[in-house]
Amino acid sequence: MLKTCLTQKHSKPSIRIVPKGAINLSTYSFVARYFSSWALTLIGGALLGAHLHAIAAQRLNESELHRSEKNSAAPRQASHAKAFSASKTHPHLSKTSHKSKQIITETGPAFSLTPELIALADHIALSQDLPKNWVLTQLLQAKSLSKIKQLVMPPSAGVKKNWMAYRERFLTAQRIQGGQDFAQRNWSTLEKAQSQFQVPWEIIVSIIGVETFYGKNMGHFKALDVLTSLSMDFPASHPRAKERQAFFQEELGALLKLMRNNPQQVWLSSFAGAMGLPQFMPSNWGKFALDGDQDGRVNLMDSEADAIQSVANYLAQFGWRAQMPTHYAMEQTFDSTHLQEMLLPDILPTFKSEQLISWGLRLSPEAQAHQGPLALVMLENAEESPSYVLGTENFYTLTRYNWSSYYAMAVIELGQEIKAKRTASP
Ligand SMILES: [Ca+2]
Repeated sequence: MLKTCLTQKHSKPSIRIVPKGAINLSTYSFVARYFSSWALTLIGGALLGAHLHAIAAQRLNESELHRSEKNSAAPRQASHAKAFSASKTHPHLSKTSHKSKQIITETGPAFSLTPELIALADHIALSQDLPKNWVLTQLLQAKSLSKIKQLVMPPSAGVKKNWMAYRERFLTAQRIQGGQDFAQRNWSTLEKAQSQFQVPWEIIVSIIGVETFYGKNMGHFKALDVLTSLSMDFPASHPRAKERQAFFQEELGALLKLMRNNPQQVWLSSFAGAMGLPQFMPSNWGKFALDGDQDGRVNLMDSEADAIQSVANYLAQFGWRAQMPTHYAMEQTFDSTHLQEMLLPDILPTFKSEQLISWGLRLSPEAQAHQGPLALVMLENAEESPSYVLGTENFYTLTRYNWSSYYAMAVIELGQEIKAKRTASP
């Protein structure tokens, strides 16, 4: 039947999305006309993919059973963007995974062999130097996750940012205690990372705490499903849809490279494709991840030492400066004549302390003595008055990990709490 179709002539290629899991013969026909040089390889890949689907489905069932025993004690996924929202969480994010426990809670129809999928496979094969047929075989195993599309949209305009609510989400007794425990069991590694990269240990611990609750919640989606879905069907209504889709296509390529080099690893991620204890995007594994425990492989899924070294390295590569504070506290009420001028560069440190003083801010002696540029960082509190701090270049570096001043401030304050707790009871 396939053979018949491949030899059939069409005056016009038929391009359409195929319903769930079906092999669309007109699509094959299109492939035959335009990609005949490797059409047979594609068919082989599709058939292999179907076989692997069956295996994956079997594994999924095992995972589902496992989940029912394990998920009750784990904290839920915290979405930084969604933390602004009054709603507590998305229902399908409420089930969580524990480190190394392979729990997959989302699935969907497989992707079909369309010209778009083939073009994506071509692009990835070329950019990542991977075999075309292998890449296509992987993509044909991916599942389309329709629900994640709404999760990658920016918060709606009606949702007011609320620093105090955001802070409360992360500055919990459990997360502080978890940080103390994490520091306790990784103390020598943390000391080494702090010495090597000049990044304070409590910042490293806090990032891992905010990102994944110290590895308890690293995401429960198959990274391949997430990144193929966002690469193929990115929501067109997103204000930066084209840019974001291109971003996820590059990340999908980086993931496939990781998969090719680590065939035994199960790659789970958040709804946005971030993976492992520090929630690195796939491309960042290649750029910044390190083998902290020196076992010969980088494993951010299971090795806390690898995660610690990698987070420290990431911040160092993004310009972390030794001994520099992240921010200075400031008076919350001040002459607002120059407020817009001061907020214009957003969180990019721009102004010398003398300039800020000349605009009417009263700075602490420490802030006055600061040599580098500063930013006036405004953190909104919904209907209440906003909070302000003076951010340094290290505050800005923290926002390179996650592009949010609210995120950076939560990391800083959680780190302070963990440090205080350790100091009180080392
Ligand atoms: Ca390692």
